[in-house]
Amino acid sequence: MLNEIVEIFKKSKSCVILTGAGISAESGVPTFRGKEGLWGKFKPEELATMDAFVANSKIVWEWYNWRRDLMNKVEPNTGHYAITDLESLCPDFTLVTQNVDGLHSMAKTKNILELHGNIYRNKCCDCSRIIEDNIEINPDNIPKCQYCGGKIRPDVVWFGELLNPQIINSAFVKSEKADLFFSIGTSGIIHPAASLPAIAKRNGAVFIEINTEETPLTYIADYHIESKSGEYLPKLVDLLTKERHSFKTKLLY
Ligand code: BJW
Ligand code: ZN
Repeated sequence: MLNEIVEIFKKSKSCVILTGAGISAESGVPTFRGKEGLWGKFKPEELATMDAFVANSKIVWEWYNWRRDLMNKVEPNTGHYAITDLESLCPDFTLVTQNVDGLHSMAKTKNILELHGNIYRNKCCDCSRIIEDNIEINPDNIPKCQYCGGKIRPDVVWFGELLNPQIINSAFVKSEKADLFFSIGTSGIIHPAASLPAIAKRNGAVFIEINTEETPLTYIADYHIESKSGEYLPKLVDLLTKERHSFKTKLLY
């Protein structure tokens, strides 16, 4: 099957990769839901909401501080780096990530759409102004916005909140135009991200899923590769780079 995927990638002129927490699992970042999943005893549906923040902002900030500390200590893995290599081999490439850990940027992928924000940024929970300073948050004394007095929160997208319209629109447009779409390490249950593979497929893209288990997206996948992304993606890149000459030709035209 690997050789078939190589041939499909070689023909692709417009590729979109959607990633989820699974791509960072091999870096040591826990997933939300998979078998090995869950951030300790916390469920995202209970903490990643504005209701939770209003009801108990201290616990929510303790959760985010704990995750920031953990994410600060990890590095991109072979899966992140392989995606950067794939970007260099495709004329029109977009990485759409649901992850907030910044590991794709650290691995130097260039064209990234961060659907759910970035855990290291802060914003005001009332006026939504981004707080540029990289401040430490004390959960017992959460800083207030200097413009409106609202509490500072992480700049991530919680349940029931709208995604940044420019970012999600770009993701829709790129998915519609893609001739090849990968979904990697996501449970495929959180919308609107989970609707992107079907949009791509409806518009003619080949849809490839890479996951350690089946997901609700598997039944529409042209190829379901049951593997760790950090193991499979470097093999794909290895084969592709061996044939780099034909890519150079393709990239020229
Ligand atoms: C490996 C691996 C390895 C492990 N290699 N694989 C349409 C229908 C129904 C509901 C809705 C709908 N549209 C909107 C909604 C409501 C809601 C929603 O989707 N609810 C679902 C429960 C159904 N969506 C929203 O509220 C969104 N907002 C919105 O749409 O606004 C408009 C609107 C509102 C209300 C109603 C209707 C419209 C916002 C969603 C925001 C999600 N936010 C979070 C938290 C972000 C901040 C933070 O990190 O704290 O985003 S929740 C969490 O889930 C996080 C993730 O990005 C997201 C997805 O998780 P992901 O990445 O898939 O991780 P896991 O753990 O679930 O899966 C990991 C996978 O990896 C597993 O499959 C493993 O097998 C695999 N794996 N190791 C490869 N080594
Ligand atoms: Zn404010």
